[in-house]
Amino acid sequence: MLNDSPTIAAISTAKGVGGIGVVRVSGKRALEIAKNICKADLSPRKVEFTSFKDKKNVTLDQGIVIYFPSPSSFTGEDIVEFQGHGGVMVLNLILNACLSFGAILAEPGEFTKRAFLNNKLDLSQAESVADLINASTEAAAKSAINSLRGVFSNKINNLLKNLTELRIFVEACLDFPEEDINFIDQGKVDEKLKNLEKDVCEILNAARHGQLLRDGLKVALIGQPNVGKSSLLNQLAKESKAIVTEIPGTTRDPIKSDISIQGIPIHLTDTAGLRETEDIVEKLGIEKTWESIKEADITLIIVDVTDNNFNYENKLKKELPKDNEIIIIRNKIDLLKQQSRVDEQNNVTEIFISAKKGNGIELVEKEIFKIVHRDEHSSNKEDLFMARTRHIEALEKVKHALKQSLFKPPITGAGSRGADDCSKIP
Ligand SMILES: Nc1nc2c(ncn2[C@@H]2O[C@H](COP(=O)(O)OP(=O)(O)OP(=O)(O)O)[C@@H](O)[C@H]2O)c(=O)[nH]1
Ligand SMILES: [Mg+2]
Repeated sequence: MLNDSPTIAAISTAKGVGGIGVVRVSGKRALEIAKNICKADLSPRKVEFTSFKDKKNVTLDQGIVIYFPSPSSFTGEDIVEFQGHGGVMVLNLILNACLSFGAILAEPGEFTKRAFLNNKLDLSQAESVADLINASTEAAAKSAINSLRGVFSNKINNLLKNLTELRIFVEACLDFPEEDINFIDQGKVDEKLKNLEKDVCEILNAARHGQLLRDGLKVALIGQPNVGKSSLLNQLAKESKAIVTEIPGTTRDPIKSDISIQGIPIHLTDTAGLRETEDIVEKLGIEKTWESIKEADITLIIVDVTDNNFNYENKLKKELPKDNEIIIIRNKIDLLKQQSRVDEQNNVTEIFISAKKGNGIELVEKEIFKIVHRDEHSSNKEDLFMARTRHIEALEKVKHALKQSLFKPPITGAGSRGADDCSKIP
């Protein structure tokens, strides 16, 4: 327990007005502060309706107060929550009263930090508090709550337990060579290593998916002027985000819109049309288009289906970053009286749509979703959890180390499957 830490206080509800607002106090002086403000005796975890008063005994608000004694509280310390009316001023007055009675203002995230330092949460659970608050889709929120419940931590702890067991086997063989317990020769170590490899791959796949749920994918809409980029953005965003006119070069600044496709956050960027131009403003817009392309995971190249400029398309494809997923969108099919459809041409997906009429938009969404899920092998969606880049990097290192442990020099004649490709693990 953090005995020397000062008692902290903060408004815990979001900025702005609401029906109710919460001021939270955590630390050794929390109960004393609450008694000063409420002028009442408080019982653990019992809701009290009371007036909140300042040092001059002026009533600031009426509401409920709850006392959570240490260690059974979020931070592990004594906590008091004042639930008053959700106005900016009234909550600030309650907060100021807490400060005047001895609390100090909490730093952002300090309640969760104390929960971590008091062993109420481990690091991945503490991080998932922020992920849960910031989750922009239902799936992201579900996986953040899974992390908070300890799903990720339990998987890692299990892995650690199995690795420790394996180490005991190996050390036993090394320390007692005279005993008849050569697990290495009996293939037991190999078997355990392979099981571990499988577990790491499963966790890695789920972690990658969790990262995707949190960060989402960046999709850039590019192409020549007037092909219908802004029209497609508006259709995908289901609102009129970008100006659409028949004048080529309408869009200059990149226009961003965040959407969700089946729970995955997708960050769309509509860009200035790519062409040779002397217009200084348009030139700057085109520079920004290239910046958006560099940042993108998926690039939608939009072309006018009535203007089959394949040389342009092929040249543009070559100029895009190698790791960019490309989808060709053939727009304005209404002018040729065609139906929306998807074509696979030499490993490139082409989607025929009419952004103006709204035909084929669901095909674009499906194709983006397909790319998102192409590398995903996590079987149980209920087991998903939030992960960060450092988790994934650490798991990659474990995978590499396991691969090295499984490696047998060719001299023994026994080849070994590497752990490089998690997707091959059944
Ligand atoms: N017939 C038809 N017209 C379309 C379609 N999509 C867009 N348009 C029209 O094409 C013109 C240009 O559309 P925009 O969406 O502004 O094109 P853009 O690619 O964003 O153009 P810039 O911002 O200038 O680069 C507008 O007049 C649209 O109404 C379509 O599917 N069919
Ligand atoms: Mg535009």
